[in-house]
Amino acid sequence: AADADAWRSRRIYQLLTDRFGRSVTTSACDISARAYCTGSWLGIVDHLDYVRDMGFDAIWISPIVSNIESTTAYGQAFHGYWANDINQLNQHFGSADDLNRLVKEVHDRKMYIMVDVVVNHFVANSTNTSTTVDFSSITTFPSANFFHAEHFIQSTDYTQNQTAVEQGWLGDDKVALADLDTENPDVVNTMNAWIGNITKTYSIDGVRIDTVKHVRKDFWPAFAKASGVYTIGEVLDNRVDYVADYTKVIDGVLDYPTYFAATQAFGSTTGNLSVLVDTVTQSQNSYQHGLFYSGSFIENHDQPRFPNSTNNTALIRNAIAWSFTNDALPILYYGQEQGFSGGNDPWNREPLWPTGYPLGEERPLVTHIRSLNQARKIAGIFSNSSFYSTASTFIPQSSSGLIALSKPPMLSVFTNIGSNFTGKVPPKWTIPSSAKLFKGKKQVVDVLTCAYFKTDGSGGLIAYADNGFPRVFLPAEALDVAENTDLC
Ligand code: ABC
Ligand code: CA
Repeated sequence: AADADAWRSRRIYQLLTDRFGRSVTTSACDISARAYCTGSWLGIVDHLDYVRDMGFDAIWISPIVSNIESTTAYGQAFHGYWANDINQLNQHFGSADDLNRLVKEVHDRKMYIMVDVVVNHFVANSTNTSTTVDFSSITTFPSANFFHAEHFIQSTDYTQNQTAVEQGWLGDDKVALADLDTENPDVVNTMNAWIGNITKTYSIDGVRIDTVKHVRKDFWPAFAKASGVYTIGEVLDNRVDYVADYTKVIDGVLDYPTYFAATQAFGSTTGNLSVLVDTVTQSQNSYQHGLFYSGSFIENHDQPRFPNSTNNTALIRNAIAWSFTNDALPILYYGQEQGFSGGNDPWNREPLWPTGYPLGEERPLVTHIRSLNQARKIAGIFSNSSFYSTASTFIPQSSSGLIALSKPPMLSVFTNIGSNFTGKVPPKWTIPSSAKLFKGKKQVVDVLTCAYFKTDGSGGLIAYADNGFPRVFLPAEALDVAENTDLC
């Protein structure tokens, strides 16, 4: 089984099982209908090489357990978060044989598989409105006794009433998410036994835990231990100190504070880069393991896609590059590589198959992402893995709109001046020799453009911003020692 240290060098591709790949051709996927579109575990198998060939060595798939079958005011449970029976698989995604086949194919490629799991709530299969939740139809826990009293979480609760956040209900009177009584020892035992069983039965390497802030903190250590694998939790909040507490009870978090800061910073040419610098620095200092076991992302299935708010290709490339070059595990949400631009749920859950899964030069973001994956891998090999445990530091820049991040042996530089920069002289990043990143005169390569640069006699470097694009530098000698990549 894979623990946090085994995962820290990984690069994760997040996909929605229903939308990533289908093994049989059915009708078109109507995104607005919020219905099952027949993606499946065997469909993932068919396109696993597509993921691997971009340089990823792990996938995160949707929850695998049986959900409600009804069609609600918010459509069907194609996302997998409306569990009804955790002891059955979601048959829309395939059989136990199919899931075993997927895991085998993943492992044959030396990749890891992470499964999304939900503890916080279940959903009733039949009548499910605020006044008439039919608890008897919740197969795993068929009585109101297993749930907190019905009361929906109010938006003001999120900053004012943590007990309500933990014991109130998510959802609304159209689809009520019955909140599991995770204070009840029988419930706790059932969930801990279940997670240990599911990871063992299917040889799962890691779990992404849903709605972590909605369950009391001291529930999590035993659950994480029972899983036997790496745990990364969703704590949807932009406050670093609030999120930091959860890094003490599970291995890491999906790093939402930095998500908010990074999408804001690179979201426009007036974005605030110092908020990003401050957020990252605070997280490095206050998360239990710094950012090392946490996850870095700029898109997921709950947020509008990054290109939904800007079509500036330079900003998009900076945002993606950011998520691959810091201390946290990079997580790419399927469709980013093809430039998808859907808005809020459900529009950010497009089917991938209409693209035909192209990986060639005609898809510039695919090339960008592959280079970033390879650069991270090479940095790890060249540094004998110290790259994965060396905390990044920002190198202050005098011109505005620029930041530089040192994470030896990698240097990444970003800008939000955008691709339509019209000033006379493009701004330049300056890396002083005092940053001690490079020793003496060295050749360094920007792996995103394959342009070679030379550091000065004392290891300093100056690079102009070309077209507003980011640059990711590695020592040229790093590319020589790393076998089996075709980077530059
Ligand atoms: C359905 C419809 C939606 C409809 C909704 C009411 O019902 O599709 O159109 O608006 C699943 C499905 C969803 C479905 C929901 C509810 O279930 O995927 O399609 O929405 O039925 C996780 C998963 C998510 C999943 C669930 C439920 C949980 O990733 O896919 O949704 O299993 C909260 C939870 C968070 C959850 C998220 C969707 O809702 O905490 O775990 N995600 C504030 C709160 C957050 C809250 C967020 C959105 O609003 O603090 O706790 O997330 O409601 C920042 C602040 C944040 C603030 C944000 C908006 O701004 O710091 O605190 O978040 O600056
Ligand atoms: Ca709860």
